[in-house]
Amino acid sequence: MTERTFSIIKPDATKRNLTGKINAVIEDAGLRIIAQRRIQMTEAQARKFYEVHSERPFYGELVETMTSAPVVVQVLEGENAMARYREVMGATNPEQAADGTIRKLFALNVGENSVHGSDSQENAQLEIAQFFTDADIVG
Ligand code: 3AN
Repeated sequence: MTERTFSIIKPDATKRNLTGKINAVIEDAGLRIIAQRRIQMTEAQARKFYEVHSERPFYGELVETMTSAPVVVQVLEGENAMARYREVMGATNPEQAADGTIRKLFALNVGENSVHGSDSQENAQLEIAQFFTDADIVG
């Protein structure tokens, strides 16, 4: 089924000029980038985005990392886009990520792991709505 998911190219990747290389992996995997914008995330946006992790010990570090430089927020579309993108991203910890995945290729460590992708259809819709309106998305 054709579906949509939400992606972020994180500060560690934008700082190293990897936006194009990561987009190439995304597109080669058959996912279409149907909306994309480079933004400086505010602390409030990052706190809200990672609210589910607010009790975790790394929450503060996560918010700090996500606001440390611009990010690229994206909507991806394709067959089973949510699961497909999780596969393409690779494991959260790059040391455990499979060959050819974005995190294996580019991530520095578990905190600076280059990309975010939604982990459910419900979260994908909520996350897309946090950063895009319908008019921004041209499928
Ligand atoms: P994923 O991004 O693979 O869905 P989550 O949802 O478990 O992984 O974690 C959200 C984000 O929190 C990760 N992308 C990572 O940047 C950060 N994170 C997760 N675990 C740690 C950790 N142990 N130390 C620092 N940051 C972490």
